[in-house]
Amino acid sequence: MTDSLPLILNPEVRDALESGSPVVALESTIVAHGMPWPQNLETAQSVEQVIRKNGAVPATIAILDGHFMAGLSADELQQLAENGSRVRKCSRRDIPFVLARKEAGATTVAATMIGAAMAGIEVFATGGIGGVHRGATDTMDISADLQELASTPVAVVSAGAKSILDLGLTLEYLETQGVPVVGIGTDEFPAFFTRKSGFPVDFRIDDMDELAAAWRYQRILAFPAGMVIANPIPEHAEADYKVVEEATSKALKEAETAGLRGKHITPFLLARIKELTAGKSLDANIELVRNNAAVAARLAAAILNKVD
Ligand code: PSU
Ligand code: MN
Repeated sequence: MTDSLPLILNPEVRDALESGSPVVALESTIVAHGMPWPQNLETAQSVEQVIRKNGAVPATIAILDGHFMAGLSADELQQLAENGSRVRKCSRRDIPFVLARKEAGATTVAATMIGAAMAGIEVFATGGIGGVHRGATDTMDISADLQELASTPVAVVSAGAKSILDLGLTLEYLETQGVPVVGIGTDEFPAFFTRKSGFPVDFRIDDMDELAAAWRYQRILAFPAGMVIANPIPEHAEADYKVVEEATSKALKEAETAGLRGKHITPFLLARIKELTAGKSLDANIELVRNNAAVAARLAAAILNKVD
């Protein structure tokens, strides 16, 4: 074993980074654990296309055979999607072991941020970040994504935190950790499947160059944190709030009855809410990720424009 970083950039991603072209990181837990086959593969492919159409190079991040991969081949992406939940869901603490065993790992938001930062990628698009779970005052279930946002400088574009979470507590945690929360064209923190949560963001952004400038200052100041870029789901794709909320509380009760703990809770809830909403939540999920990919590509380009 050498002491070099366990990182493989695919040739297209390497060329883009070397020539100063925009690159957007994507996560792989959403592929392996967040959506069912075959919509997971179709979504992963279409999200990569959205990024290309908006002028950036996609870099889906996963762990394979002892390395972080930044940019997967079509075959690698397909295998990850097909193997689904048989691939280990990897957050920060899993990384050293999955690398040492040369296993495959599907990276969460936290682990994808780590891979992106290692590769020199500053912008990452996902569906929804993890956060403080409902009932966390008893369970202490707080996603490692939040701690990662506090300590790894990657801008994460999401549709807010997943509505299965306690959004108010999630925002409090991010405030304590010095993580800015901005809204794309909105004053309100979006609620993943729906556009509104009732909670304000710190800054509303209507101009991508302004967001890029703020991001550059955060880097110049060497703040350790990332940023939460909250981009509401498009109106036409929004799910019905009541339907999702009813499905969510039912799924949460089932998870409790089944005694689910730790990393298994989020994938269970997403799959169960999909069933209980007859696929409506999955349709919304697919659209919001595509929407986030477009914003992320534009942000990655804006960051590279030295306008000042
Ligand atoms: N958002 C989605 N689908 C997902 C996830 C987020 O639209 O599958 C995943 C992300 O990988 C996120 C993880 O990092 O759920 C959070 O899991 P946990 O709550 O166990 O930290
Ligand atoms: Mn958790």
